[in-house]
Amino acid sequence: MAELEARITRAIVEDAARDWSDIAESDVVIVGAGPAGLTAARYLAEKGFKVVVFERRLSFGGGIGGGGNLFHRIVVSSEALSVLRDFNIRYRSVVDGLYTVDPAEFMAKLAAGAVDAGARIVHGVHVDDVIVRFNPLRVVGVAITWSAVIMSGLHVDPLFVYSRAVVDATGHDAEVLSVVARKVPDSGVMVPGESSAYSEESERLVVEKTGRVIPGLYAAGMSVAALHGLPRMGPIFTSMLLSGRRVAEIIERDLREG
Ligand code: 48F
Repeated sequence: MAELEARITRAIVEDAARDWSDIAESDVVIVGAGPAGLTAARYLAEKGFKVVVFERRLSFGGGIGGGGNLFHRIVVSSEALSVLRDFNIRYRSVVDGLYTVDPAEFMAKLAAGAVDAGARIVHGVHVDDVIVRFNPLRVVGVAITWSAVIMSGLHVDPLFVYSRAVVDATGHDAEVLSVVARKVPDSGVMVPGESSAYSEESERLVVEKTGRVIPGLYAAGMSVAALHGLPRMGPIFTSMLLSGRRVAEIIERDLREG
């Protein structure tokens, strides 16, 4: 038998290569492992779709971990409780109509729920472009580069992942939509960015406007606010969960219809 060091390397490279070969053609690519992306991943994976979440950091949860200005609680309203129950996330009723959740539990269980349902989460991967087809216009996947390459500023060509649906769940910067706005002018996509806080209005509108942006490309979570110039809502996460669940329902319907 080979020396342990050689076997460690082979175990990692051979297994990861097998995985990447499978990922190369996926049903759904979700960009961003924040609350919206992880929620969408779970509901799509449990319906049998091949789902991969690309997260540029080496962690889960996006904006969850910071709680409310670093106080370790975030808030949801009653509409999100069914999603919390699906993920077995505990909550406490503290003030009228609002429930608090521990961010560490929230992040861990959203990620566990997505993984247990069969979604893959790949860390350290930066999505920096989409793949497009014209006549008719359609997004059919993403271009990916290791985050470490982006950070080093090296000129390295990307790899591509083909998919039937791409979800921008990148949060406030709506990174995928912004690339499309810049590079695919025919798409008509524009990203004005979010506006100043109005929590109740934003919570409602983010869910309402969640969905397909152009064929093959969907928005969930705060990227919806950036796309439509909606207000921000601060550390209340009801709409992130409901938006993730809603985008999963819309994609399921679209993919089943062909
Ligand atoms: O920011 P994030 O948590 O987005 P979200 O799911 O939730 C927003 C809330 O956290 C909060 C809020 C609601 O109350 O206002 O801010 O909409 O998660 C987005 C994730 O996407 C990753 C980023 O690191 C984060 O973990 N991300 C962003 N751009 C890219 C990316 C990219 N180009 N490639 C890969 N990952």
